[in-house]
Amino acid sequence: MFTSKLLTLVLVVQPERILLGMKKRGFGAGLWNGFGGKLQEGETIEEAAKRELWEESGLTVGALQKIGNIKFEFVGSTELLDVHIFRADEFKGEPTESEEMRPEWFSLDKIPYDSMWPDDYIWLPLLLQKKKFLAYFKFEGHDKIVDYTLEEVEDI
Ligand code: 6OG
Repeated sequence: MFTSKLLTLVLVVQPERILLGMKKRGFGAGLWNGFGGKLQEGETIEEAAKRELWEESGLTVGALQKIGNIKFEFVGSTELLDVHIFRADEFKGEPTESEEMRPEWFSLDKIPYDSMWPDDYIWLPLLLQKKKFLAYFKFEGHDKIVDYTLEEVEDI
C-alpha cells in the first residue's frame, strides 16, 4: 500500500533570472530548489504554496500559475511525494534568508543543475516556457532516476 504526501513548490521567474534557494536543512539539504513544503491543516494547496514561499524567501505573490504535478517514488519507500508546482512572475518584497533557505537569483542561462535534484533538469525547462506538465519519477537513493514519465498537458 502506497501513501501519498502533498507538497508544494514555487519558482519565481523573471525575464532574465530565476530565484532559487539553497536548502539549509532537512530533505534535499545542500541543493538549490524552489520554495515549498507541506500543507498545514485546513489550507488549500495554493495557500500552502504562498505561505511556504513567504516563510522561506520573504516574498509575497498575488496569483500563482499552476504549472505541473510530479509524483515521486523512492525505491524501498511506500510514501509517494505528490508535489504541486507553481510559477510566479511577479512578487513583492526582498528575497531574505530564512532558517530553511538562502535565496539567490540565477541568470536563466546559468541554472545550477549540478547542485539541484536530478529531475529538475528534465522539467524546469518546460516551466520556463510556461508549458504545463504531469510527471512521475522513480528514484533509487537521492541521486539516481531509474524510471520516469513526463507528459505536457493543456490544463492542470
Ligand atoms: P520539506 O520537506 O522541506 O519540503 N521536493 C523536490 N523538489 C525537486 N525539485 N525535486 C525533488 O525530487 C523533490 N522532492 C521534494 C518539495 C520538501 C520540498 O522539496 C520539494 C518541497 O518543496 C525528489 O517541507
